[in-house]
Parts: sequence; C-alpha cells; structure tokens
Amino acid sequence: SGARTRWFDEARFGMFIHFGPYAVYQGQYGTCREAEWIKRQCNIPWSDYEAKAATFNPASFNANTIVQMAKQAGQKYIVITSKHHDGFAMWPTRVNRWNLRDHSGFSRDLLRELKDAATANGIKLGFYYSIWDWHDPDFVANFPAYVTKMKAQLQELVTNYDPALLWFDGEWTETNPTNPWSEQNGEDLERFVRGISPQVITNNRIGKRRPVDGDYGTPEQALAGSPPSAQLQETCLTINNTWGYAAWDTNFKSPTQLVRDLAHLTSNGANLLLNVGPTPTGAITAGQSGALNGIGTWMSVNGAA
Ligand code: FUL
Repeated sequence: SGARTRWFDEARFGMFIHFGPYAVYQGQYGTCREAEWIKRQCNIPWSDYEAKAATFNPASFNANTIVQMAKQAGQKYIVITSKHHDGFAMWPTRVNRWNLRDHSGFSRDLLRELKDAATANGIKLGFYYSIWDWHDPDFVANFPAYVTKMKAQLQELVTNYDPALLWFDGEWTETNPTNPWSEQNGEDLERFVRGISPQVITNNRIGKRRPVDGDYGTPEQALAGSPPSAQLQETCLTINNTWGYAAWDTNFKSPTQLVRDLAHLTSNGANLLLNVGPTPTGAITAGQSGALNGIGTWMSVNGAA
C-alpha cells in the first residue's frame, strides 16, 4: 500500500465538506438544535424532511471558490459528503430519486463541478459515503438488498468521478445497536471498490476500524496523540462545533488554535481533515473562510505553502 497511499501521507492537510439537505434547516427544528443529525435527533418526520429537501437550492455553491479557499490554506485534498446518514445523494444517482437532481429544482452536479475545479488546481477529491442510511427502508428490512444498492451507488461514484479517496462512515453499533455491518462486509466492500479503482484510498470505517480495515485510522474531534499505529492516521476536526451548517454555531476556533492543531497532528505523522459546513445556498460563512484565510496567512508567512 506504500506507493498507493503516498500522496495521502504527504498531503497532511485536507478540507472536509459536510453538505446536504440538513443544511436547509440551518441547525434548528422548533426548539431542537442539531446539524447533519437533525432528522434523527429532532425526530423530524420524513414528510417534513423530504419537503424541506425539495427546496434545497445551493445556487451559490462555487466549486472554484471552495478549491481556492482550500488551496490558499495549504490543503491538498477535499472530501465532500456524497451521501450522509440521511441517505440523500448529492449527485444524480440512478439508484433512487432521493438525490439532489431528482428531488429538488436544482439541476447542477456539484460533485462534478468540484471534481473539475479540484483537478484543474492539483487538488485531490474524495467522497464521504455513509453506510448507515436512515432513508432506505432496506437498511433495516433487507440488508443484502441495501448493500447491493450501496454498491451500485459506489460504482457510479467511482466510475463517473474517479475519486482519489472514499471516506466511509456509519459502520458502528454505538448509536445503532442493530447495525448489521460486519468485518466481512468491510472486506468485501474494500475488494469491490479497489476492483473498480486500484488506486483509491479508503478509511478504516469501511470495516470496523481494525488496523487492517482500509488504509487509515479516523480519530474524530480528538487531537490526543493516538498511540503509534500500524496505520496512517487522519484526524477530522470542525472549525466551530458542528459538521453540517448551523446558523447558531458561531464558536469558531481561531487561526492560531487551528495552526497549533495542524502542527501537533502533522508532527505526530497524522493528517488533519478540517471541516466546513456550507449554508443552504452553498456559501462558506465568514467565520469558516476567515479561519482558513488565517491558516493560509500563517502558511505563507512561514513559507509552508
Ligand atoms: C460521524 C458522523 O456521525 C458525523 O455526522 C460526521 O459526519 C462525522 C465526521 O462522522 O461519525
């Protein structure tokens, strides 16, 4: 795996993007506050969530602006949510109609735009893909049928967009005790995606986070020196508190803090995947772009980018 994962090991710093129809709620449903988990944590009925998703109109999403923002901050790769736990596909999948093209008035293909802008700027693009799917009844009712659909979606993503990396999630049992995802499912999925793209990198949540699952470990919101590991490591952090957009979450870390976190992680051989959560129109808030700008300033002052 050495040659295959080299770019990732050298990249050190990437941008995570959490974007989906949950952003339309802006972090609030009645008095309940949540972000990308709002459907589940705030008990929103599917009828409400689907109606809200139909109004999703990310017209201000500008792939080039986002890529430039990442680039000036010194980030070498971007990982965007292609499908989060709500099951909503951000690309025009043929597997179902629960996707941005078929379930909204918005016809652009944001993943394609981001791929093109990233490629033009020498930035690698990866996709987050949630195994856990709240929307598809087969996740609970007929898991093998669900897995078949999941593979069909991944086949689309890998063949149509040639992602450099796949960031799986939702394999756990902590908040989902009946989650059927197994070590064997993970190994099978790894063979499947590698069969389509021999170069693609995967994180350890493709399986059950054993050191043999995928290419790298994924500490979340945790800086603490993970014990020396057999695997590459990538810590993911939010700039404020939430992954998805929440209008009330203005608790932004300072550039100083973020540079410190980056230095801490990279000096321990880990990558940092730093998240932004665009607003429902697809804009990056001043709090988040300001933080990235501040990191970029430090990078250029110190000759690091
Ligand atoms: C977690 C998810 O449940 C969160 O919503 C977020 O995507 C984070 C990066 O991973 O497992």
